[in-house]
Amino acid sequence: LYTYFQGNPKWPTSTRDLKYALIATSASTIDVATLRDVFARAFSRWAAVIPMNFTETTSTVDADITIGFYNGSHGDGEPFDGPLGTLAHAFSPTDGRFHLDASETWVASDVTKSSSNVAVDLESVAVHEIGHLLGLGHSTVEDAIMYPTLTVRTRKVELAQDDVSGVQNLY
Ligand code: TQI
Ligand code: CA
Ligand code: ZN
Ligand code: ZN
Repeated sequence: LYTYFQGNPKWPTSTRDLKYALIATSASTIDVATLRDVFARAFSRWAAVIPMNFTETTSTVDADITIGFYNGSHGDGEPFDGPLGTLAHAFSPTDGRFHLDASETWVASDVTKSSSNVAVDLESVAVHEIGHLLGLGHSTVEDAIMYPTLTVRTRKVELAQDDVSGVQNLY
């Protein structure tokens, strides 16, 4: 079963069009056009099931959600730890920060399985972290996107019924 953060924080009903900005991409090994594509796909999976739209903005002041790649300590008291371990983290509503560990071997396609044994599928992690950005905690259902284990070299991007129920009961 799905969970929420303590106090069930969520984006207010007045915010049905969430804007996101890629604010720190220089530490990423994936080009910005590909990043745009992957994040747009990841957001659209959630937008398909709730009355919410996600649009990219290049203006950081307009952005509700900011996405960036960082190495080690990056100012929020939750330093990244080099390859594997923590891959990314996102804060609960309505913080909007989504950080990725720049030291991971990120891949942006379904070649995950055939590439290096430490490659991490960016879209899978993005779909999971967007769940956190929307207010979902971890799920006990193994095929849920919000289940707190991701096998390296696997791709998991389709919402399970449990993820859909969780987010629909919130929005
Ligand atoms: N990052 C953890 C995660 O996103 C950070 C975290 C732990 C967290 N507990 C939290 C974030 C509670 C919000 C609320 O779960 S991670 C997975 C998964 C990570 C883990 O790098 O360990 C995915 C990132 F689910 F597979 F374990 C993405 Cl998909
Ligand atoms: Ca790491
Ligand atoms: Zn961070
Ligand atoms: Zn998580």
